[in-house]
Amino acid sequence: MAFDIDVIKSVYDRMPERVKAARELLGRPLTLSEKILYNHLWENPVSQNFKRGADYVDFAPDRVAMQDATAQMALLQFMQAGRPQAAVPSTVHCDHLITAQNGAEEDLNTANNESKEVYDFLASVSNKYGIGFWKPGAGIIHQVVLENYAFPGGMMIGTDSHTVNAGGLGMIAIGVGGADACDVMAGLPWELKWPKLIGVKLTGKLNGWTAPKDVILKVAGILTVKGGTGAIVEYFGEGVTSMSCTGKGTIANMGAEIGATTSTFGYDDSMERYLRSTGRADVADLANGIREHLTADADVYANPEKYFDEVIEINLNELEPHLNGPFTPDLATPISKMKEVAAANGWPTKVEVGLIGSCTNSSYEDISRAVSLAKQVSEKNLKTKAEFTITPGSEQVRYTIERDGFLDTFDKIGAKVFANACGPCIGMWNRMGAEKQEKNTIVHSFNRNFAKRADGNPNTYAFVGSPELVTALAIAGDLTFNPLTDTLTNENGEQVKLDPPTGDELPSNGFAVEDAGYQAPAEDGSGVKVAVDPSSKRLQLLDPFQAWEGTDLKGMKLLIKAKGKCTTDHISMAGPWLKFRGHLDNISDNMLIGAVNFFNEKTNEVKNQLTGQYGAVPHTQRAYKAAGVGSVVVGDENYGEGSSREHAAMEPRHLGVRAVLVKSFARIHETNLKKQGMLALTFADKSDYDKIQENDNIDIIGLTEFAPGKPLQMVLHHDNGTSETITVNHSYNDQQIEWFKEGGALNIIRKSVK
Ligand code: MIC
Ligand code: SF4
Repeated sequence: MAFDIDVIKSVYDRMPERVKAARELLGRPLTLSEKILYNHLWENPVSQNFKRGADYVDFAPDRVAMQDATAQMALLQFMQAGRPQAAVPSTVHCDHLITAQNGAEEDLNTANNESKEVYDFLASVSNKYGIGFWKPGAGIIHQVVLENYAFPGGMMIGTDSHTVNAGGLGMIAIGVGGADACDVMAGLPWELKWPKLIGVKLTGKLNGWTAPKDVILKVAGILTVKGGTGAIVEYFGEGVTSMSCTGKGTIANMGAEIGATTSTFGYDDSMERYLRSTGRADVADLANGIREHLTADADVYANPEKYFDEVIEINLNELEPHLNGPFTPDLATPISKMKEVAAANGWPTKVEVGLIGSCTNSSYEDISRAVSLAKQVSEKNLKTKAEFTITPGSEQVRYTIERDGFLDTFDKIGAKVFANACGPCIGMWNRMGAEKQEKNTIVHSFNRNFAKRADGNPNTYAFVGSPELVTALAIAGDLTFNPLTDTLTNENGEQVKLDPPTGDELPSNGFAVEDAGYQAPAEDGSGVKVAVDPSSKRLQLLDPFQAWEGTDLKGMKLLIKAKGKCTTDHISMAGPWLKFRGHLDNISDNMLIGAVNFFNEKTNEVKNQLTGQYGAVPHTQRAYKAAGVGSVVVGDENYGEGSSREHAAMEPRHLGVRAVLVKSFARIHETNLKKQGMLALTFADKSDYDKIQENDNIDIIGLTEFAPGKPLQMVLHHDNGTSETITVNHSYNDQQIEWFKEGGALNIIRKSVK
């Protein structure tokens, strides 16, 4: 039986009526996204036709998921909310803190020792507050959620940007910061700007070398890393229904890479098969009972341009395998063009390592298709040229692929199986020699490839591709190898061609697992004690941030004017810093160390305006804090792209940065800043970015009349004695202005508890 079946039942019970009411209110057929959103409004009955991209709306998500690296901060906040139990079913997954080095067993043992304090903390908080706990080794949050918790038509939030993965099973699943998760677990509504809708119609069918991954790599190339901002992407068409459920998961997963709020798919047979095969026939039966409500109304997919803000059509019959990268997931190159493009850009073409797996691509189908290529190595007397690694997404998948002999086949090509965890995908990879910072190429089936992300080496060129393409390129050892047309020279000197991959959507003998790694919480957790050692380096209880002083902010210093791409990896790096995710003061030492200073093009070197000396960003900011001087961070487009980690907002808040002013924000990061009581501002005129000078003193005017839709003024006092006033916009609503005034959303919850 599925977890929390009662919740699923109640969602389905109310759905027909609410969908009908929404359809009547809008006076037109509904998309699937609208049906799910209207069915999860905090306030019902439906009374308003919400304006896309404009209205803030309160929702009641069905569940919350958290991974260990973000759960620490989420739960440290939740512990202050004064609730005996999480108000909705919630889970914690231990997946981000395991370093990949020697192989699954050894690496897991090391993590269990190194991170014992954090795991014990997460386990006891979960136990106390009725939260399901998935132990280290159980798997990666999104795969475990897809296998156990996701359900068609549901709505969930998760403290990880790839929570959207559950869209593969027809959910509206959205990545958020820990403070948002804290609200929902505290029984409060969750707020989201009513999204715009992008429709993607897939015609034709996947075939040969092309995989679901190529759909999203292509979409990323079309929409770019910010093209999906503020939108839900809804996929439909023949190409969708003929694709596996886990393949849909891959597409939904990487929707995070185009900034989309989430992606989703209508309920179909592939989802039913997946539910049944993962032990949830009960959910499949319930879903079958309301099938027509779990997909869009017929006219929507027949005439999509009438209902979506933008429609993209991709013909799968013609879609080529793609490789996206390096350094950004939207730089899409079809494999047939790679030779030319790599040569033109000087990308190293020797593939050093191929890595498959991760939350994005570790389904049974993915692995079985990759294995069909690995088998050909011995059959065709080939030798695998690159190193090869696998990170299974869950113990259930790992156990099943071991049983079915896949791991043996990989073993024969020299592959290393890492723990069921994030590992190399998030810089938890002790890659030999990475410290030499040599220029080199890797290919992987993960989702992100920002500089330094996998191994900390800024000169690692990482390309994202399907697991089958990654396997083929690892065998060939060559980035420009096109398996559709090229041959390889085997050990006998013969030219051989790889046959296209084949595989099974689901295991014909069913999934199996001995210990899935789940720990249920106590029925009554009131007696459970949660201890945080005050001298701990890894955990620190939170002190409330100070409320706004009630005046305009004057005499602030420019901390950094960041140039170009500034993702959450640049603002609060992962990898070695993950260990401080539960200790705000310690992790603040990584604040913005990856951002490029506009004035000297260097990372982690900014001018301290009090001394005139250049120094590290966190160090400089600590000096401002000590002197009681506020500061401002300036950034470029899509600032805060990538992760949901709220540390990227809490660190500047903790160290005394008052405002972040950018050309544009990524959604989750903007909300995180607001939640923590920061000012998240955008240039009214983007070219004003050029007016910001290194020695500027900055005032923000208009805060005493801070109101929705009303811009603020920023005065730049340059060091030559002149000053300029620029207009800055914001997207705060009344509630969010309260967060600012109170010094953060949590201060409001705290007050209501007292
Ligand atoms: C990621 O893929 O970048 C992460 C690590 O999973 C993050 C979460 C985090 O920073 O802890 C995400 O995507 O939200
Ligand atoms: Fe983990 Fe990578 Fe997935 Fe993030 S994207 S959850 S780091 S596997």
